[in-house]
Amino acid sequence: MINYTEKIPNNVDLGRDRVLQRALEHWQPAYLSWWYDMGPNESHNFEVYLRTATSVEPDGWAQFDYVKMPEYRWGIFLQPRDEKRQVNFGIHKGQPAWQDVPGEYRSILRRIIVTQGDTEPASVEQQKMLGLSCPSLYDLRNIFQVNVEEGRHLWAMVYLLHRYFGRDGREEAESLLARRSGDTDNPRILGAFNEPTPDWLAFYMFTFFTDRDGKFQLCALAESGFDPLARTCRFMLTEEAHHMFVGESGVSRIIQRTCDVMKENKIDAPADVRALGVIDLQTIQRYLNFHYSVTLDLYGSDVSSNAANYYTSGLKGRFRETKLEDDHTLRDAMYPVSEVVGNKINTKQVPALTALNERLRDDYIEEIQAGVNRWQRVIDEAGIAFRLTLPHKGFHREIGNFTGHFISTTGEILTEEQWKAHEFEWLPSPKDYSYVQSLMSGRVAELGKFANWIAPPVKGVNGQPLDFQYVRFN
Ligand code: BYC
Repeated sequence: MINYTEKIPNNVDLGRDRVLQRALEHWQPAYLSWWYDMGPNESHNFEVYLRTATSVEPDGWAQFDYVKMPEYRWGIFLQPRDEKRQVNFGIHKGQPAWQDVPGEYRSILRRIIVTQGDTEPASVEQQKMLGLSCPSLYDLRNIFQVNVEEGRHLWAMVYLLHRYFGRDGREEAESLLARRSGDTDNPRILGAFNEPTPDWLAFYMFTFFTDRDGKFQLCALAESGFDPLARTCRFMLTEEAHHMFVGESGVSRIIQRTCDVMKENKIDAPADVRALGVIDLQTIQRYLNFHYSVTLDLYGSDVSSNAANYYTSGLKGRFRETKLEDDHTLRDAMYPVSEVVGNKINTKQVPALTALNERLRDDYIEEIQAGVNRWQRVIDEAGIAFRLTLPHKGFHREIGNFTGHFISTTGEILTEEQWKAHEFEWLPSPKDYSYVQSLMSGRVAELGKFANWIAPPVKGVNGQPLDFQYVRFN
């Protein structure tokens, strides 16, 4: 069970390690100061119907109650230790899983943890203003739930830094509160986390596409031979599932509403759809293209010696590593990656060890495609002839083999000029953004009401009705 009587809730017996406890209690006010500054705007007095973990078991989410977000019980929760767990891949395969950081991997492990940790506060910063334009109390509550849990994910990585990396770890933990999403001087580490999330369509796309990168990266880290990292990632994954639900259902409800309006009014042209205050499917496709391509970059280069090192040293595995049936060392295996040669995209086989980023990206794409198929069903059921598609893997990429090439959504290699001529057919234009923002000028806060551009959800949170007071504004 989680101990909530301590200043920092935890299930790691923090009280036994006074030095660590004091170090984290020192970091705690800095974290809160960051939250007051960079957390959801004007929300500090709101009472939000939030879930708080009561244990790390899958059903340990029993507790729902009104909480002021700055008083949320952020803490340190690791899945229980399995005494028999081993390193399951790489050159140390078969050794007992490490309970301490192996000296030779200290700096790369710290780097992985810092990169993971950096994304969590970044996403809160990106979503800071959205509460002011929420489409309903239900949605407002959901974004706040996502935000406090991203805050807790930061705690998870900061615990590892403090507990296992001494002074360097404490310095990294400070830096995690100092970088800012989109800042020119001190930006967040990874590209997608410096992009703005200007409106709710972008928020739902982000939680569908980018939080799912979170899932796949956490799954890979949950395989780590460094047991404390694996155990904390396992628990983080239970929180991540809700974020992806918010994204998938959010986009689905927007599509639903658009299709309903199109059907009712027998209209088809984007301008007619917009005239009725809903988001045309073409704009939804452009947002999809943007968030998908920017998120594909988060997997790193197609061929990466970093990724090979992470794997060989047993620090970061593949998706569902222990369920895969092979030698778990990948000594002789090969894997296909794409490359641009002249004006063609070729596939070539490379050592699988070096292609682990690409492999994780491919696993991700498969799951994303299934989600997009579910959105498509909403359109099909409305009898509307429109296809949502994933753009080509090489479209709008800035990391890996496609960097510097101008590839269309269907995979043709173009010149920069040709590509630019189509840019705003494929990606949201300033006009698209300003149209979407024009729909979201204020907060919809009446009980049970939803903005015109989104359908209500199928059901409320924790069995509550849709007209429940999910947020009290005080
Ligand atoms: N932007 O071999 P390469 C989440 C850098 S999301 C900027 O290509 P590697 C969440 C790279 O750092 C999950 N830079 O890549 C979601 C390296 O730099 P150095 C986050 C990039 O290292 C929503 C250089 O390029 N977790 O949790 O194999 C809400 C060459 O490296 C980018 C993780 O990512 C980029 N997109 O793989 C909240 C897991 N990509 O060494 C939360 C931890 C690469 O030249 N991170 N670079 O200075 C990793 O495993 C790896 O760092 C990466 C990159 C997969 C990100």
